[in-house]
Amino acid sequence: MASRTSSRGRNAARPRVAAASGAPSASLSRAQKLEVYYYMRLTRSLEERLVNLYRQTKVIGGLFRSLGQEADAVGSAYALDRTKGDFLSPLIRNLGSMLVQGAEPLEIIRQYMAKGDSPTRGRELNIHFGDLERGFIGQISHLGDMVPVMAGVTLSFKLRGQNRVGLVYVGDGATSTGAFHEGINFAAVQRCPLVVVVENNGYAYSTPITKQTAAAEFRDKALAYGIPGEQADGNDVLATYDVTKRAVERARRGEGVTLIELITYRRKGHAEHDNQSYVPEGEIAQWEATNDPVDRYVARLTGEDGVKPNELAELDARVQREIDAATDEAEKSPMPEPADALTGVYADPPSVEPLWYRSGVSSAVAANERPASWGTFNG
Ligand SMILES: Cc1ncc(C[n+]2csc(CCOP(=O)(O)OP(=O)(O)O)c2C)c(N)n1
Ligand SMILES: [Mg+2]
Repeated sequence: MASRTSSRGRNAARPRVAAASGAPSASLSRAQKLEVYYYMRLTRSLEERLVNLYRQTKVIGGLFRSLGQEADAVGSAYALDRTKGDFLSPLIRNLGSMLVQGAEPLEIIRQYMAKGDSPTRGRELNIHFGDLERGFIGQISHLGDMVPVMAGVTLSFKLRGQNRVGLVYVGDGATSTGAFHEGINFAAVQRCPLVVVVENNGYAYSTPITKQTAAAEFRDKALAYGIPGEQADGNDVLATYDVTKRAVERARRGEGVTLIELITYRRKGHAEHDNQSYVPEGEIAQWEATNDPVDRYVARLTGEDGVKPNELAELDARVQREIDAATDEAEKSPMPEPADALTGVYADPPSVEPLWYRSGVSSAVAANERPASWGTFNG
């Protein structure tokens, strides 16, 4: 660990944290292990398709990749139990977790293309949408803010006596926000059934982790909140599954919050427009060549688990077919109607004239914006 603060960032110096023997993943069936592979491949291939669409200017807004982080999103989400109503809050780099929870490639493509029949009818972009029935909440961009939101969601599980668990993802950068601190502290005190996954991918936009926290390791932050802190190799999908599964079980037993640090690496820029000029030379290539989560899982499946390469090739072909069909369908979808922008955004359109000061009234009170009985300005 001597080179922990090297110019290459701390991730590159980290040893891999192997899955413990007797780990929960040991009881995954062969079919489940292949399903995990399917979701990782689907995540990667779907994002590759989105890049093609982006370059054809068919994606409206930015495109955010999780290249190199597919294991962290898929492995952690796979540890939840959808049949029990477990719930997660994804970030832009957690497409894989939404797919595990049942999001469809068609709605993801429509959403990125801002189509009129996309989940948000073109009023939002990328994966900022939720579905309470499938167990993923609509995220907002503000870093850290989903931690207090998920503290509230999981407190409601507890107060209602439901046996459900919540999982919230935060980036390394998001751990430096006030919202993260307040949310995790509140959840810890209330012993909410919550798993907080810190995705340490080396960067927050262009800021390497060494420049935004003095903490040696993100898992150490758990100490201050009086909760267990664990760390796992986020590029090993089964290790990610194991560490999350243990935390989920702890939460379900009523033992409260766990903070998990997953070590991974963001191989693309913050978004597709980012040329990564701030990344030290060779760093990305090294992670790609030696620590690709899909390659590592393929090696594991075809080695230890005895899966034949052609079985994986069949799954790859299935993924390709599904993405092709979803793309064709999404291309046919209409763009939104202009009036769609006015409905369902906040509440009903406001009844107060927005430019009230142009209609001859002298104050907000006179415009009924605040009841005259409140008094205030004019005594
Ligand atoms: C409170 C807040 N500050 C700044 C931003 C702008 N911003 C969006 S993403 C991002 C970097 C996020 O880094 P990290 O939390 O490590 O997540 P990653 O993108 O690496 O997955 C920043 C600074 C924001 N959305 N919210
Ligand atoms: Mg980050």
